[in-house]
Formats: sequence, C-alpha cells, structure tokens
Amino acid sequence: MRKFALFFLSLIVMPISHAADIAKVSDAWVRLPPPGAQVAAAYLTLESKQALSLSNVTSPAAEAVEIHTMSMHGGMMEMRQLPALELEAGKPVKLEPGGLHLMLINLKKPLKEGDKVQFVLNFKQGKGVAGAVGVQATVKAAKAHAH
Ligand SMILES: [Cu+2]
Repeated sequence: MRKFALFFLSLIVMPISHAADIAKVSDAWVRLPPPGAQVAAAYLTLESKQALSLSNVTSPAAEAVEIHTMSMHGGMMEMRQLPALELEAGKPVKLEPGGLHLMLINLKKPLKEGDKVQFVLNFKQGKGVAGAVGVQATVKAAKAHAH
C-alpha cells in the first residue's frame, strides 16, 4: 500500500519540477520607440539548464512579435527574422541593442516610458513543446551609449 501512495506522489511532483526547467528570463525591457513608430524592439536575457528553442513569442501590445538578429552587411546594419532562437544548456543568451532582439510589429497603441509590456515566450525542446514563460518588460528610453 505504501508503494502505491508513493507512485501517485511522484506523478504529482513531476510536472512541477518540469516547469522549473524552462528558461529563466531576466532584464526584460522595451526600447521607447520614436513617436508614431509602428514597431518597437525588446531585449532580455534567456538562460536554460537544458537545450531549448524559443519558437514563438506573443504580446497583447502588438499584432505579432518576431525574433530578429542584426548584422553588418557592407557597412549597413541589416535586420533579419529568425524562425527560432536556440538556447544551449547553461549558456545565457543576451538580446541587446545592436544584436538579437524581439520586434513588436504593429503596436496596438503608442508606448510611453514606464509602460509595462507583457510577453509570452513559447519554448520547444526538440520537436515537443517545453512550455511557456510570461515576462513583463518596462518601456525605457535607450541609454545614450547604446547603439
Ligand atoms: Cu528588428
């Protein structure tokens, strides 16, 4: 009888420990876009104990959220959409100005400094769904030294 009880206990505990394995998100912020802009860039740091891929991002503040990367091409900064962002186990990935970012496409209303923007980050592990992480990012004006 005791064995039986332990079996059920392990079933209950399992989903909780699994949820803790999903990526940790920190330093989330949205760069205050220029007045009238339809898009805004968001930055954050992702870290996971296991290899994961950030496969989809949504936000109630915009029609769509894309994962973008920036790189220099013939002296021009070029922005490119990534289908997913791969995370290596234990290796933090920083989305920051001048590099990787999340792009809010078609803002539903203009953003002001100090506004809170919600994001849902959906992760995959291999071909399976690993889970979703909710993030709140604060709108901030870019620092003078950011580029
Ligand atoms: Cu972009």
